[in-house]
Amino acid sequence: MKRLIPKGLYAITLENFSNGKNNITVVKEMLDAGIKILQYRDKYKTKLEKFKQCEVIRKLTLDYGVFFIVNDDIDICLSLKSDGIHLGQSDLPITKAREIVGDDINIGLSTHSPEQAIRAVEQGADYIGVGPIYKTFTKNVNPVGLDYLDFCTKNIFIPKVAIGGIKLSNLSKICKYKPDNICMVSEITMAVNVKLTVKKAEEILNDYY
Ligand code: 3NM
Repeated sequence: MKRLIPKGLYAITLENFSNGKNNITVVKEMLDAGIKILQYRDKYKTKLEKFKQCEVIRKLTLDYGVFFIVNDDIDICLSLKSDGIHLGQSDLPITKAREIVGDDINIGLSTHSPEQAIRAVEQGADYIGVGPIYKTFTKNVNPVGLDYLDFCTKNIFIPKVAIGGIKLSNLSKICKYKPDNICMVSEITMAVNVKLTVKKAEEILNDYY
């Protein structure tokens, strides 16, 4: 049965910016800190390397009851029965991805404009990424700013994940727009103390949700 994406803080792996730790070590820290949604994303590893890490992480997310999403690799997502697949604008169209994964797996799509958000809904995405809100060194897309988040809050009625350049310092500002989820990538993976950073973020979120 399909599991719906829970609200709250959304974390993504970023091994190259994890203070020398590998994805699995950082994921364990994130899970211990109470993260409820985790996306595995790695643009540099081979398929086999990604699969091996995902295999371990899948077991961990099941143990912790955490919602697990795989970026890009539909085959890895299917073979590990993950909760979701996350796609970008230059990946398979949502309609084709749906034919492959069926109705029980959530499909998330990164969107960067109102047109893309509307199309994502029409094509049956389960949630959208809304960003990059601010400039970020981890994705080569121009920032879209808070206006796009505002548009999505008012017009798009599937779960929305605000992403891009979000830090503890600007988290409250983003929360005011009430996206269903807020994603901080490097702020968590590069944190000296992952647990403390997640806890501080949760405290800020708790004031709004
Ligand atoms: N997707 P950080 S921005 C993976 O806008 C990703 O679709 C984005 O990293 C989008 O929190 C992004 O370190 C990276 O800025 C966000």
